[in-house]
This record gives sequence, C-alpha cells and structure tokens, in this order.
Amino acid sequence: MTEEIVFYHNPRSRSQMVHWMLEEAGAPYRIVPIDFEKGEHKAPAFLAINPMGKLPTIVHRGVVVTETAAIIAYIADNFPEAGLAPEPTDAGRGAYYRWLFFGAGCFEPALIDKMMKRPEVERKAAVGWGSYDDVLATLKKALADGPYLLGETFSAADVYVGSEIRFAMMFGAPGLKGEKVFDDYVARLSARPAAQRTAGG
Ligand SMILES: N[C@@H](CCC(=O)N[C@@H](CS)C(=O)NCC(=O)O)C(=O)O
Repeated sequence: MTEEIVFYHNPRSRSQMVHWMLEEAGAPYRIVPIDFEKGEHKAPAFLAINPMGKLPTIVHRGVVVTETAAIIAYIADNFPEAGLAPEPTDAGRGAYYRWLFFGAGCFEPALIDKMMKRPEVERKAAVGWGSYDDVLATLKKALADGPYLLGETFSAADVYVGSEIRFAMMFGAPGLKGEKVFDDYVARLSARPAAQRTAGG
C-alpha cells in the first residue's frame, strides 16, 4: 500500500489549508486537481470517494478522510517527526484539540452566518458557537500571549485556525483585519516557508 497521500485539490477552496499542512508536515502527496467549473466534484467518480462532493478530500492507505480539521489532525499524527501535534498524553493535547474543534465547531459556523448576513439567533445559549463576537473575543484571548495557540509551540491547530482567520480577513469579515493580535498572528503564519510555498493555493 502506498504511503503517498492522494490529495483532491482546488486552490480556490478550503483544500488550500490542507496543501499548507502537507508542506508543513513534509508528507509525500500527489495532487489530483478538481475543476469546480467542470463540475468534477459532483461527477460519479468523485462522489464515490466523497458523497458530499466537497474538497478537501484525501485518500491515504486506502482510507478516505474528509473535513479540513480532521485531515489536518490526521496528517499531524501520521508525520510526527514534523512535531505539529502534542503527544496524546501531553498536557498540551487538550488545548490542541480544543482549538481544532473550536475552529470547526464554533468559528466556522459563526463566520458563515456573519458572511451570509444571517440574523444572529435570539437564544445564543442554544447554538454551540454562541455569537460571532464571543467567538472572536475567545480567539483574541487565546492569542493574546502568543505567538501561537499553544503558546510558544506552533502546531497543526495554527494551520487550521490561522487559515480560517486568514480567509475570513480576505473576505472582509468584521473584527479581524486591523486588530493587532490577529494581524500579527496572520503575518507570523504567512511568513512560514511552507505557507509561502502554497500561498497560491
Ligand atoms: N466541512 C467541510 C466543508 C468543505 C467545503 O464546503 N468545501 C467547499 C470548498 S471550500 C466545496 O467543496 N464546495 C463545493 C460544493 O459543495 O459544491 C470541511 O471542513 O472541509
């Protein structure tokens, strides 16, 4: 069974985050370009791999992995020599999980709501992400001491959450660009060689 990761990719998608992660990890991978305009992501051949018809998607050792945060965490664990995830029994693992899941379960839906100009729900106690403002305040606090989400240690959680912040800034989401803590964080991440190698997607 090949060790090479098959990476279904379109640079204009969340798969850009995975591209950066693959480079950070030094993982062997092969890109299979997916053309959204041609509808390749909804073609039967791709739906057989990911019935959601979405990117990013990887196949490794015959197993399909989807969901950006899951893929990024999977790569970190499979290429431990890159040191992108605290050991499972390390105290830092808790914070690491926290920010990965916060990125997927809180930041992403709050951001999508904001970008789609959906009204905030009245009962924020009933939605997992509370409110966009609470999410940003929480991230701001997490990064206040920095330089990374886990303090001095850069991790795969920064690849994921940092990418989300970077994308949100690009799309003009409020409360991010112009806030020193977020500007500095994104500049720090963007300066990384692996991020620069994949900056075009
Ligand atoms: N929950 C997924 C979302 C993936 C997703 O929505 N990908 C978009 C691109 S950023 C996509 O493939 N859209 C094409 C479509 O649904 O038609 C993740 O976190 O990876």
